[in-house]
Amino acid sequence: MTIRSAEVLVSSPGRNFVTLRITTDDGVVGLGDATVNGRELAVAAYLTEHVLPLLIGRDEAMIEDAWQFLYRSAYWRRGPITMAAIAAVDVALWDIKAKVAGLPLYQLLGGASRTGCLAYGHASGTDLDALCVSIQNHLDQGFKAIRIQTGVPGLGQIYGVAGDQRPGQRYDYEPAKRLPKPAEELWDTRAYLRHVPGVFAAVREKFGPELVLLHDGHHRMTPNQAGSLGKSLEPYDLFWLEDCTPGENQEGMRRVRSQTTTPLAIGEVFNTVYDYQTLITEQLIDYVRSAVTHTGGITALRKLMDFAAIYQIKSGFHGPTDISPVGQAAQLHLGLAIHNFGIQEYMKHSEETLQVFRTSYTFENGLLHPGNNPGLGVDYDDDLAAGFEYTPAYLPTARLLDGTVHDW
Ligand code: CS2
Ligand code: MG
Repeated sequence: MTIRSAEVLVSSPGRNFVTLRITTDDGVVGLGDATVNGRELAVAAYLTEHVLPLLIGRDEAMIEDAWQFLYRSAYWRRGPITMAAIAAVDVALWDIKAKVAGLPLYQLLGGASRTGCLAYGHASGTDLDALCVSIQNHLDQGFKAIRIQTGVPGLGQIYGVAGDQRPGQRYDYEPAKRLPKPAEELWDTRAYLRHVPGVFAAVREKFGPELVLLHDGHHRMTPNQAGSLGKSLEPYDLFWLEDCTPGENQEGMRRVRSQTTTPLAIGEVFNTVYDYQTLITEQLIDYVRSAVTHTGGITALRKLMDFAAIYQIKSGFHGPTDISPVGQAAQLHLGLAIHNFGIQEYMKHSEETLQVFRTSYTFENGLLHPGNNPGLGVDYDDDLAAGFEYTPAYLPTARLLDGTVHDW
């Protein structure tokens, strides 16, 4: 068989997504996720203008060759746009291969290594009472692992904390806060560092020692501040402290690692194994945060995880709602198959998203499972998608109290 057609589908059911659909001359369809939050149309153009014309007529079974061709022969390597485009092609071709084999994709990756993938949900609250209600909601839904994010006195709305505390409310910026320009939030790292350890103490006290707790620092600390936070959180036994400092300075993580034994997770904005080279070989992290969607697909992330396995580093793939159900399904198949799976982020998509992307994955007793449909197990409904038009939407900007733009 060969590739007959390839289409880029841009839609906005609940939030913006870029999806690639590849069809073979026998009519087998594969889907890939190419969504880069806030920069969606750049990947859509990269695919449409420079990748799709090269796919037509290729042998769809030659996945490794397609990957190497798109990575090496473009000359311009790496970067989120390029790697998301390659990921979409790679995942769509794996979807086709598994459908042709009549098997769920994880079977082609070596079969299941576990009954399901431990998932963590996102609890948050502007204050401690609201956070505890949110944690209880997650426990009631069956979560065994929960990320907790808290408001900080004096700072107002903070990214990662739902402003509306009713069950099911989300902190992410779509669609409620779609604005032509990024919203602005205030940030003060010293206020945050004073506040967070007390919140963890109270949550441990209330919910006991067994609950798996995680926290995301959204790149806002210096290595020294991150080391100090990690140290002060040690009594509360975190599963991980995520993105405590911007990860492009890999050497900075030596400073963090030398100061704390709190497990560290990093990499949701990374694109290739080279972003991890020092972090992995020097064992400066415990978990790889990459998503299949932003790291060149299953082909590349599987190799990255094999490299990480040598150093006892596990997966914690990025799974917020801007990873489409196609991207999430792909990493569930990979997570089920690899030996060094750690945990999977799971922020349930909105009803609109799940109407357009019909999925076979399940969440039961705290575990996600990709399902047993042939391929990825995701179908895309064009008719419904047509009702959700793309609207530009941006993540917020964080500014310090004096107006300086800060990492977030
Ligand atoms: C977050 C995300 O899921 C996470 O850990 O860091 O909300 C992230 O900020 C967004 O996916 C950005 O696109
Ligand atoms: Mg994060």
